[in-house]
Amino acid sequence: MRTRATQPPCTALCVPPTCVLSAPSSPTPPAHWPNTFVCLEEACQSGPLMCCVCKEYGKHQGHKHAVLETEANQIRASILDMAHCIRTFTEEVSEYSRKLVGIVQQIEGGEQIVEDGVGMAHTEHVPGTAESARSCVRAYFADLHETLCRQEEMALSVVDAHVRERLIWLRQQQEDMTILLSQVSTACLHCEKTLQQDDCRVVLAKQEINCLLETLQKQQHQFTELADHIQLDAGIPVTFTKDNRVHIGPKMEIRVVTLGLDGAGKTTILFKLKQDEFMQPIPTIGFNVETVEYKNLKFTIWDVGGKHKLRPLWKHYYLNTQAVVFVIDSCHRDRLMEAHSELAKLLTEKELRDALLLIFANKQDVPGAVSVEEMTELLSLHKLCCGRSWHIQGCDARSGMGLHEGLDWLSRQLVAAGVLDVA
Ligand code: G3D
Ligand code: MG
Repeated sequence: MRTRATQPPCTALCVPPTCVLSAPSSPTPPAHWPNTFVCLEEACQSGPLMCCVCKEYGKHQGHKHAVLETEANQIRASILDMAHCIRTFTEEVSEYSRKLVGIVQQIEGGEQIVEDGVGMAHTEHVPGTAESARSCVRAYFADLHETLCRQEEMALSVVDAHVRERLIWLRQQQEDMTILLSQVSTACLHCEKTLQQDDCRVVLAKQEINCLLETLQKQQHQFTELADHIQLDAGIPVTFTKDNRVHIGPKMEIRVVTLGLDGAGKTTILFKLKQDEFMQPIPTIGFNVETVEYKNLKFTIWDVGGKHKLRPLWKHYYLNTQAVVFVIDSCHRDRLMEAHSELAKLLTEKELRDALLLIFANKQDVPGAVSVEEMTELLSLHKLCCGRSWHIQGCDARSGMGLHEGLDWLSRQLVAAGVLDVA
């Protein structure tokens, strides 16, 4: 219970020096006049107590005031409110600190007392989240390591199979050459012997010698053909794809399918890449297929007709396709949405799940053509192609501008390291 302190006499709190009478004629308050009021004026807040005398005649004359008891009660109430707030605040800070301690413990882990099934308490090591995160990293890399080991084994077996086949072929060639050499030396011996015989025998051997010479010429011809086609090179050029497969040989083969609406410029692109010359294209009825060699890559490009009726056939070209080249006519704004819906359909095809996507924004030479940036925006390509390797390249199939940049992008996506120099 709170007891109210007795008001100090006015002399202590209000009379001089605080309570200075304004008029000399004013009655001087007796020293024991109680302070019954509180001055509410801003200027008096350092000495707000007010007795009857200073209220009427003294320094608080005419000031707004309140009854002392009421004012004190209000202040007590606000102190109580504040105390409540401080308690709540303290509880909140303590709760937060407890949580901090808990979080630190959860991160660090450590020994904890746990009860077993029969109520016996014992300490047990509880792993913290730091330890769990480390285990997670270790598991991830162990998995990666295992995958890499598997891929390494597979790549090595590809190399071993290549070497085996090549050695078998070379040894077969060695044997064939040995047989050939012995046949040639037998023929030589026979000729030498015939040379030393008398005229009758030489004449009689004519047919046999002609036959022998004919066989020799045939063998020589075959040998020359073989030698022209086979490069005797001990090198085993190795290339790695981005998915860690190994490719052996000087050129890596890539299967590409070129799709897009009719008139987008697919055939022109193919012809341009193939012959590097502009040919008047005729609408593609079935498909065109060409092998285009670019740097150390060999692209087999399927150009499939883009007319509405032919589009259901596109799916027959998807199998084993490593890349899709989707061609868009950048100057045909009113067909962009049609192109968008065909592209969207393509991207849902299971067989093209891992295929790279190169979009050629063709006909950039035409004034007013949709730019690459605008095309990306209009077709919402970032959203549409989310999660796959894709690239949009502006190009002009007639001049060839941009085509090689597109192929370079494809090469960079396919080749991780090795003999291919596609930088
Ligand atoms: P498609 O195979 O995708 O159906 P085509 O398309 O290669 O047959 O090309 C359709 C038309 O577009 C052709 O014109 C072709 O010359 C033209 N074309 C292709 N690429 C470009 C380009 O980059 N710029 C310009 N200006 N025209 C291009 P025609 O007149 O034969 O129909
Ligand atoms: Mg065509």
